[in-house]
Amino acid sequence: MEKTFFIIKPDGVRRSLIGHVIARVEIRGFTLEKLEMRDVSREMLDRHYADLVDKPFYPEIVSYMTSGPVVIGVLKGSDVIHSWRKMMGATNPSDALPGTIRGDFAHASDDGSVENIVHGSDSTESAAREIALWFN
Ligand code: IDP
Ligand code: MG
Repeated sequence: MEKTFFIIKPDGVRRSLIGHVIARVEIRGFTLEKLEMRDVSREMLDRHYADLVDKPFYPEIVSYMTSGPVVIGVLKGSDVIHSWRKMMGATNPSDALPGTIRGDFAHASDDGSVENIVHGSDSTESAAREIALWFN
């Protein structure tokens, strides 16, 4: 059975949306295989977002993702990588459709940051890499 890695980001935790996000996982019928609250170190973030560290907006990501605790977890189910990405919605909350987590719980900010409640692995390879990184 396929597995994916997810994060409820600091804005989701701060806004008391943990239960709302987990409820969607449970109602959809995916198995919650791991769930844990964590503080994120800069080192962990650099490894997690290795493909983004050279982007001009990476400092925004760092201040956002280290602004408070996150909830991390692993979901299991058929086609869960793709399905979870669909449940999250588009990266930019202003493009995320209603019915998605980002489209229902987030909106665009005017300070350049993209605070969008959740993360999900985008491929089989990144799911395996991210699960090993966060849970080993
Ligand atoms: P994803 O989370 O939908 O996979 P990615 O492109 O992998 O989107 O970007 C990772 C995260 O980095 C996004 O979820 C968002 O929080 C942040 N981010 C992406 N693009 C920007 C940007 O242009 N400015 C600031 N933050 C960004
Ligand atoms: Mg991504």
